[in-house]
Amino acid sequence: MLDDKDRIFTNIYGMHDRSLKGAQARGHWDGTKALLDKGRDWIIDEMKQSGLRGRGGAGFPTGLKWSFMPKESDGRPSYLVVNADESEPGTCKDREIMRHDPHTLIEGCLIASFAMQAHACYIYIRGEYIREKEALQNAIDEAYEAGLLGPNACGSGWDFDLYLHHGAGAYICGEETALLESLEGKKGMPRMKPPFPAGAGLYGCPTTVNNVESIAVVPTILRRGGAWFAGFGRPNNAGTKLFAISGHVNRPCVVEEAMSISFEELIEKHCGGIRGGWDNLLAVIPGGSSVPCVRGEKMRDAIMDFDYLRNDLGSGLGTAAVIVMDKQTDIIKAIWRLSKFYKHESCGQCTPCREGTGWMMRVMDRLLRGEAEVEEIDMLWDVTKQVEGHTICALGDAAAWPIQGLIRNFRDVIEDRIHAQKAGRAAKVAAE
Ligand code: L3W
Ligand code: SF4
Repeated sequence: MLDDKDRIFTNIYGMHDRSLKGAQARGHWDGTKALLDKGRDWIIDEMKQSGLRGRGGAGFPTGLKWSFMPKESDGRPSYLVVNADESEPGTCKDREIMRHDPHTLIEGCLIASFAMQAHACYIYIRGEYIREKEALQNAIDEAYEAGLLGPNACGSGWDFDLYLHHGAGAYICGEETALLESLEGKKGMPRMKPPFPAGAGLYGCPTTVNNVESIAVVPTILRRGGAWFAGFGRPNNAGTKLFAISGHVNRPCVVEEAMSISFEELIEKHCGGIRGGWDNLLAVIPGGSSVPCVRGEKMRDAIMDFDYLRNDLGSGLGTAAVIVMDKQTDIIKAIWRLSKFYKHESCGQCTPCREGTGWMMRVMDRLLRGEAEVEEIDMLWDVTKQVEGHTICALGDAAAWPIQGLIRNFRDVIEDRIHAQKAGRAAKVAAE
């Protein structure tokens, strides 16, 4: 279990003073100028050494992403944009940072922006996050007043402005290019990639989009050293990580742990075990609603990191939103609900996603009621394959994968329901 002294988020449960004074007492904003004085190359090298992979779902190496930004300006400004549009079902970790530990994020914005030569950073916060927005704005105001932001930020000679932009409640605006469109005042519709934001992002300028947690861990990584962070977890899966555990555990929570902790240890130590015991575990979605579910018996010894969950279990760490379902769960209904969500959130721009999410949901509707034919299971699988990899953004994949997980792991449950429904109908006819 991660030692308290190794926790980056020292106020994740809001037990302490979240104001600037409180944050400083816990070590934040300590020696920030000295870190900036070490220079951009040093910062980016430390980040590369830390092994940090993006915490928003894709796990792209953060230091590498920063190094895509131009070193010399071609006349266009560079920007950092923080993706605080946390909307992935099951995911509620960034919320805790913003409402209880906002200065970790603000200090990270300054350092990361400096490293990428950005004089301005925008935090795009989810529309539903009203209190979080207030907490973050208060903290930004405090930092300005203390001279930590603004002209000559922290006495570093670097002028830096930080803006908070409130979204309007669309899941798709969490996709990085839709977020940029929305920030520019347009409809939040994803752009084709490439070009990636580092080449042409906000207002066509070089931009890096990073998740809240990815930026909030930066100051501590630099203070303690990239090698310190890389010492947690396994190679290629380094660091500490916020896990948001919900569903049928005895005590759902958000907790910072070492990457690559086993699922059993995570649940036993922090959640008081599975409701009804381990024999009652049906399935787990280990990384937010976009990744496939895994059967309970395969999860107990699972290693909670990017590589194990993808390579060994065919799922993913995603945002590390761990959704636990016990045997009282109607698993078809749970996945049907996700299908409904993705159909609703599709921006409708590309045909496989716009039409495919509707098709998938309608077949899921029939499976839920057991009114389908068994052959429709394979047909639904084919539809998911027509959608996966054929869309502009990852929402298409995100809609397809949970259904693939259901079919791969719970075909027996789907077939049983169809047979039971047919038997019920036959019995009814016989009785009439
Ligand atoms: C320059 C290249 N940059 C990649 C950058 C790219 C992006 C990052 C990752 O989707 C996933 C999605 C959800 N040159 C580059 C490059 N980049 N190649 O690296 O890119 P990518 O395309 O792998 O993923 P993505 O489009 O960022 C994110 C999954 O996360 N997810 C859910 C996320 C939900 C939230 C939320 O609630 N806000 O984050 C969970 O699994 O399905 O697959 O920056 O530009 N050659
Ligand atoms: Fe829009 Fe879906 Fe296409 Fe993404 S995949 S651009 S959400 S229609």
